[in-house]
Amino acid sequence: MDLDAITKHSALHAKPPGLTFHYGTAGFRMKAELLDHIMFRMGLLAALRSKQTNATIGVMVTASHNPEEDNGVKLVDPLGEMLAPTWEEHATRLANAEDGDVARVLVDIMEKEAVELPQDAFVVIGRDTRPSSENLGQSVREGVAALGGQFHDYGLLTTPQLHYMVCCRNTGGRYGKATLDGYYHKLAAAFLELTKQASCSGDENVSVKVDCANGVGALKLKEMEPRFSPVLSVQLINDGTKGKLNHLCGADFVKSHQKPPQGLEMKPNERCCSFDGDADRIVYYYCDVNGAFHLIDGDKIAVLISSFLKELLLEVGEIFNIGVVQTAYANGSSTRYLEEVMKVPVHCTKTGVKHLHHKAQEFDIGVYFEANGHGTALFSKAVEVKIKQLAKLEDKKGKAAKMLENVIDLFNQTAGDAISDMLVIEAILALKGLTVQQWDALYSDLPNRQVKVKVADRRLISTTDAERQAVTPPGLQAAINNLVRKYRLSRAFVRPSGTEDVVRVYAEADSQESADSLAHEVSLAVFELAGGIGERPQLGFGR
Ligand code: NG1
Ligand code: ZN
Repeated sequence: MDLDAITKHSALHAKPPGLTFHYGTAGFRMKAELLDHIMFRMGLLAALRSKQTNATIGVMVTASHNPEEDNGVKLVDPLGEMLAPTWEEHATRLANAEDGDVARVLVDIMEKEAVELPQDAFVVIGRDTRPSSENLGQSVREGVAALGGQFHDYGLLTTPQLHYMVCCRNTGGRYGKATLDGYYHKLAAAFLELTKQASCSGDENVSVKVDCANGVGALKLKEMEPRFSPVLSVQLINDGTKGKLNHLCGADFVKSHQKPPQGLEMKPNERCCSFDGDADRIVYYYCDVNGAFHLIDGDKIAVLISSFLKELLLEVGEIFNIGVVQTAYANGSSTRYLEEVMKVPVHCTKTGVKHLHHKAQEFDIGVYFEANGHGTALFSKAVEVKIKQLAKLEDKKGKAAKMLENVIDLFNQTAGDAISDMLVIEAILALKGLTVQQWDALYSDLPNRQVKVKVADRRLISTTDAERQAVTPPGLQAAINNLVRKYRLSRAFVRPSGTEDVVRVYAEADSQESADSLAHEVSLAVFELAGGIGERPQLGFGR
């Protein structure tokens, strides 16, 4: 390696002074103007990871649901999965190295990870619609090329589409073709096949309004629409032609404000959904005849999907273990419903899909969803093989197996995918003849509230038990316990965000007032015991 050349090239992508960077829950994320050096260096790192694994690695340029001015980057590992934890540490080290030290840090990573420099490297790149994404993508390409790597830049892609491309390229085409056409074809074919089984009664022209957060999801859904439009018509709202990305719209806005996005007119009982800025999250909702807003979040999506899968398995007559994976943010009612009514085992992991994904892989069939709508279902190889075999039978069993085969194809098993999840949900609703109200009525969410607290150093807070208990600072968990005891059906926890410089507080209780008040009291405890800065939290603020 020409260390001098790397050092010179790094100087063209200089690190802004006085800042530290951290590869967090979803990679690096911050104001776009601070990211150039990180992009170049992630190009370098992706090339190394590719050389080490002898596989294609992905680099996605996006800040998901964050404001348009932000941007971010994450690396995608060979099977379309999130980057391995030791490489996250390398990413953090490389991002924080002084310009003159970049080459030295690279050599160090290569030694630690036994990377052979002469090995080929291939990196695929995707980006969202942020104005800053194009130039940042260029810096990634320079980084890859600086280590002699090859790349293919797909340009605009949703995050799950990039995961899909990486997986296709590393599995010899068995997962699908590594093109947009391949992606659309795989999903649409499975969707059309699956919905053929729906009894034609009821709603002839199924339609859904889709708020695309003014993001890349709008472009891709529009491209794909003709392939499924005979069965499902989608009306795109916030399609990026006027509004600003994620501004007053998108899955994150709808989930956290518990209200419809701007620009969406809802008729009573009309089915609507929202994607986030890079289309890896989806939430559903509707307005009832009294004008009340009903949110159907990731938890209820997981319930719909897992109950459908359980029923299909019963018909197929195979005993596979199926599990649902959630985080501490899952509504208590959903966990209770899954465990007590559906008798499905539920596991709780730390926030961040990589944790959920990992846990879900332990099951024959693992369904995972964050409450915010990020999730998918994973099927083990053994399940896929068995189902393919059974699908050849000409009887009832075979028919159910055939449907399951389509469901397996319809899920993007590399990552949560708003487009894929939407098609799965629409297919299930059609097959079961369920309305959005009936789906919503499976159980009632406990009223809940999420707020943010600003502290000097959020890393003062450490947690255990899948983030449900605070270990430090001393006294905080005892204070939370005392507050929780004051309310009925209550629960609360705090954790430092991995994507924003805040501490997140979550509370649920038997009424919205109680949930709000508990969240407020817990934020005061955080403010006092964990070094709050700025104004003291006030009831109704910090949402
Ligand atoms: P942080 O900022 O670590 O809470 C947020 C979401 C995660 C995940 C990541 C990545 C919540 C409470 N947290 O993480 O679930 O989606 O962003 O996008 O929704
Ligand atoms: Zn996202």
